[in-house]
Amino acid sequence: MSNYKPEEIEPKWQKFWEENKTFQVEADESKPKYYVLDMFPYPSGSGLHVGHVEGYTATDIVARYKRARGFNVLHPMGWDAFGLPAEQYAIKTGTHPAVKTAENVATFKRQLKALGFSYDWDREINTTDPGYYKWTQWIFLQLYHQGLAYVAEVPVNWCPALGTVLANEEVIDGKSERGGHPVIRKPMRQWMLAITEYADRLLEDLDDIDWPEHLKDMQRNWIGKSKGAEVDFAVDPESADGLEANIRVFTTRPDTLFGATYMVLSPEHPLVDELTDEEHKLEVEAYKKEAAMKSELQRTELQKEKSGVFTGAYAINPVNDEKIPIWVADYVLMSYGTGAIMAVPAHDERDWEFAKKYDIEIREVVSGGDVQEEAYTGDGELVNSGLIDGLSVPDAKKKITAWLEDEGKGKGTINYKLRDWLFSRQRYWGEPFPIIHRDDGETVPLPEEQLPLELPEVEKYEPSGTGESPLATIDEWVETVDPESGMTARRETNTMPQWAGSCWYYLRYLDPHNDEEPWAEKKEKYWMPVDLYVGGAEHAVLHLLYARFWHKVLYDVGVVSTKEPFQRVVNQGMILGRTYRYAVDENGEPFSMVGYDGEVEAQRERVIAPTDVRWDNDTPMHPEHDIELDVLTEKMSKSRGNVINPDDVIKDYGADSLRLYEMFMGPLEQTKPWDPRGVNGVHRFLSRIWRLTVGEDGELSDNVLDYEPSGDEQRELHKTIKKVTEDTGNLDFNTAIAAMMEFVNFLYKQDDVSKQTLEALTVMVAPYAPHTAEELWEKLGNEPSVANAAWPEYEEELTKEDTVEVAVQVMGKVRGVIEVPVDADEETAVAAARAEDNVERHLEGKTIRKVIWVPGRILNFVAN
Ligand code: ANZ
Repeated sequence: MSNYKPEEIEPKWQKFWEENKTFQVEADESKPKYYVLDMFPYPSGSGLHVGHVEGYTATDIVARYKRARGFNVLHPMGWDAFGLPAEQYAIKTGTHPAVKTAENVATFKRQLKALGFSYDWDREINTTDPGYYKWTQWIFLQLYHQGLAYVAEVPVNWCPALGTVLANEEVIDGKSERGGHPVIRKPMRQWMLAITEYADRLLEDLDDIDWPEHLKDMQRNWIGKSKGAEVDFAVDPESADGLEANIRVFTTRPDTLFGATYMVLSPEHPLVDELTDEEHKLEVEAYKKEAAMKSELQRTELQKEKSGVFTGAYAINPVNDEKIPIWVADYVLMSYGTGAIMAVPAHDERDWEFAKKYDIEIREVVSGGDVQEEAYTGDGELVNSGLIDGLSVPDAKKKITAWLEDEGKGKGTINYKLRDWLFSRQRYWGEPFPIIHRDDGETVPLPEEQLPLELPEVEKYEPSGTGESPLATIDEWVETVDPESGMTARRETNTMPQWAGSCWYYLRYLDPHNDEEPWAEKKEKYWMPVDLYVGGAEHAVLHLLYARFWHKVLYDVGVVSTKEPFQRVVNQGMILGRTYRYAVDENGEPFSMVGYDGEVEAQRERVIAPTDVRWDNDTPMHPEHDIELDVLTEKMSKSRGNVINPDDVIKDYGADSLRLYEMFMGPLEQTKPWDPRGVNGVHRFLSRIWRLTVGEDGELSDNVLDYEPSGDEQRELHKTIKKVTEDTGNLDFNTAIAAMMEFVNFLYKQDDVSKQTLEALTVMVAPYAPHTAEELWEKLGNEPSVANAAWPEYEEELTKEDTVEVAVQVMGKVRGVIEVPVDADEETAVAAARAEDNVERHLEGKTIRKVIWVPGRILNFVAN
């Protein structure tokens, strides 16, 4: 029986760490620093989930490991607490969002503490504290003064149900990401941040940071830099009621100009109405209406069937003066390039599909494919193309662009997919803008001394139906006076989006209590950049791009010293749930879905909570009926009953087992399913370490003796230290744990164990299972805390085996295996081999002609 009692030792050590401020840290020039950061949570009402625990355990292991290796480690935690859910809760219940937020924060904090994470809690921050958002507002002013924050009338994603505009990233398939409400496009006055001015730097500097390649690619695609040309097509006045106008297109393939057989305007293009003749007016109007209902994503999906309408007008191709029809189609977006394209069906897939559908000419201008069968997008030789005939695609691009420039009909240009960042929300629960609108029409920033501009109390949290924020209804707050001019003014009533606070929180951790400045220069110089940042891949393009942008602006302002905030980023893999299901027939009788190949309607499906599954060896069974359950691996969700609550696991097994299990499940970056029985295995491992060290009486075990390890014990120890050191450093936590498990198995087979061996093992276990390690460390007679103990060293020499197993062959056939010292010579090996009965039998009556000895590998007798 083990007396390993996590429920006793875990609270004991959590209290110890808290009282002794074990993990408090200050900048210290005499030590190398290591800054390891978690993506701080949004404190939702449902508490911590196992996905949080995965990333947070990984960084905690690194933090503890680096401390043991002599680094001064910064490992902070805080709350990303502005945002929609608390506000929607407030709308429903009338509770101030701050109240609900504080409640949720308390839950999260209790849960994080129960997991034993080594945060410096004195650095805790909350983005909704005025003392924090004072500096968010301050940074906004820096952006404003740099000319990077501006107001514009822009078509926004307007969500009538939420009563707010949403960022593109918050709209999925034409619906709001939160709630799934329909979203339409509507022009409104908005604050914008000019992230596009940083597009090139955001792209180039990706080369200097250690991020997963797939993540960098997502940012590259998001920024979407395209080199090409803008070309002017004149409208044929005869076809358009005498209209004199130019249509400018953006193309990445100016080499295909001779293959343009029609043009397309986006339905929102300003020329559409002027161009369209009487005959096509009704049709075009209807088409425009329809397009306005679709999201950009829906419109540009490659698979979607192309549609469009003819305007009745023609344009003149500047390279050959040919007249080509002008169409309106929704696969061309107003927000990209110029909102108009020249269409080259032979060499563009979308145009090809469109041309096939509407029976428009497909003219080959690059050889290499059969363009009547499908669009050819590859390289090749230019044909049917006048002055660029015979050239390669790149040469043709260069020559035709130069020609366009000479003729004044176009120019080389670069386009980005990245748009300026829509930075305002019509909401209550966000940072107020430090901006006032004076009665003379001027918009002016508040002086820095007036920060923070605090959120006022409000009675109703709903946005006003006009789309204005609830702040607009509080006259006492809105009506103000410009401190500079004395003129009356109105405050900006929009608030900042949730991304604002998370754009710079890693900087506030450096100096969280500073009232004078956002952070002290010296501290920033010491701690930055973040050495390791772990979080979910869902933040690849939003948070991680926005934060990089702000950081670069702060770099230009001169208040940070590094170009990039996060030197290394690692995405933890998603933890999937296991759903255990069976079905019921029309009479409500349960039956097994295993091996059942009929259809089961969704309403006949039933699920069993993972904790209620009855295990018949390895077969999951219904708790009452004799029915085998079908197992599905899928995303955890409440409706599937497969959510694992960290609190429950801690209650049953302890936090150390939960931590260890999540790290043992598989490689950190991989997606992996939660096996409800897996925690048992690691819990057993911890009990085994415990029993190695602690006797039945709770004191140090009698088998633990004070001697220098030698022989096998020494070698296994050094091998284990080597493996655990390397694997922990490489974030290969699962294999490091496996190595410790093997070592514990080895130690179980020994009569005695050296105290030194157990001490080294305990220090290695500490990052993974810190509470257990603290207790063992104390039992071994050491002063707490094990967090202050140095990481064990290994000697390469001592990790080597002193003997090896070598196969012995007689005439090429294996006849036995011998164990010899690693550096054994031929004579020793032959002697050992001939002592083997089976080898000797096969040599009997033969003459040995030759011995082949590859030291440490092969011994072969050539005999006849
Ligand atoms: C003619 C052409 C011929 C094109 C060809 C492609 C291939 P990326 O690489 O994404 O920048 N385009 C330009 N503006 C557009 C808009 N507002 N909405 C939809 N499509 C637009 O793509 C640039 C290409 O996408 C441009 O080059 C244009 O089609 C189209 F063989 O021009 B191309």
